[in-house]
Amino acid sequence: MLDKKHEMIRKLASEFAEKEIEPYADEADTTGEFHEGLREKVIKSRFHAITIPKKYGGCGGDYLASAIVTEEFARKDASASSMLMPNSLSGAPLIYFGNEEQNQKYLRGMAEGKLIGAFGITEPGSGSDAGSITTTAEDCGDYYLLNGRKCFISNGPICDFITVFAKTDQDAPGVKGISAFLVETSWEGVSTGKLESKMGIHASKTSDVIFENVKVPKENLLGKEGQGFKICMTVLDSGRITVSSQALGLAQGALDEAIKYTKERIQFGRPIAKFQNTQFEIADIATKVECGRHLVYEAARMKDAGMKITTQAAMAKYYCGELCNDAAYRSLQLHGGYGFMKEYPIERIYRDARIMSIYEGTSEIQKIVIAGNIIGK
Ligand code: COS
Repeated sequence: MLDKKHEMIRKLASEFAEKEIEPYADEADTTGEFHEGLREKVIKSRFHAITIPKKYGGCGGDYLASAIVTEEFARKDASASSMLMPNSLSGAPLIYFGNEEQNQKYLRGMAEGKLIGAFGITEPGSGSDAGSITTTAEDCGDYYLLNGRKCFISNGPICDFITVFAKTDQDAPGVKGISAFLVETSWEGVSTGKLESKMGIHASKTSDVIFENVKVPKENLLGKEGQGFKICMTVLDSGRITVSSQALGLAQGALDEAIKYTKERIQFGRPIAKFQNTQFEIADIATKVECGRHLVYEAARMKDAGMKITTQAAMAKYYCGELCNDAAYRSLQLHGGYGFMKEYPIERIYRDARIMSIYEGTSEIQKIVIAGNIIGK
């Protein structure tokens, strides 16, 4: 299914995850902090900059490689895969729409590990209905005046810059008057809300980011004025490959734990893996994980071939988002009472899986996108 190059990337990512991520996954879940030095090691390994072009200090790699690495990280700890965001939501807006100056500054900054980026579309009153944002950017001649509040921002508390979507034209119909801006968090008027206390992916930090009369220089407009919604949707298309890879990794992790536990656990005089119910459960989860993998890799390959991936990425995101929840539930069930205890990784996997069918577009939104593209609107 993979060529030699991608098999090698999987091997490297898997070895890294086993050595640097897995031993500290519970600690990261409990403290909400990655093990000391992990971010630096990820940067040194270059896994964070796979899809950033070489011209800007990245690896110039493909989405398939990025998907594989994300999967291997998430297989051991879903939070840790949030460090790979330059390959998706924080890098993609620049890769597709950034100009030379913007890319030299922000993309290069991320590739070199000096900058952390984030993506700001969601607001307290605008989630699935992404076009209903109320953040505004008023053209004041030399600069735009930005006002509004973005919520549930991954990397919000630690980012150096954020791609912010705001209304530049209040009178434009539908989603037409939205534009995208690169906003540095050190600028006057930018602040961060409280650190969100979440059900899972604890070490991936989330908060609101608030903008109060922030002067955004004209050169920090990304793409063209009014192009914001298209930028957002294009970025989310590729972001959904990353989230489906995360979900796939979690599902594989749940399967790994089920196999391990059921071989060790003795009941009625034999390992519970010897019972047909266990075998059927494991066969079923493994088959579905393989289906998910085909969907994710196919979406990544299409992206690498320059094809439109809206439907394929939505299918991968929908399928894998649901799959990891199902796999985690069934693996935990096979663990019995021990699965409910924190000493077994499945307890964390079960919690971490829950966000996968919600963020970067709920399963229901993916179905709307899929149906819209198949049937037509
Ligand atoms: N790529 C490029 N352009 C796209 C696109 C895509 N995948 N999807 C839509 N567009 C364009 C359309 O072509 C249309 O442009 P024109 O008017 O020029 O034709 C415009 O965007 C509006 O499209 P549409 O009418 O389909 O938008 P809707 O308001 O109906 O919204 C959904 C569509 C629901 C799919 C969108 O709001 C969405 O994806 N919501 C979920 C948001 C989300 O994932 N939030 C979580 C973010 S976590 S970072």
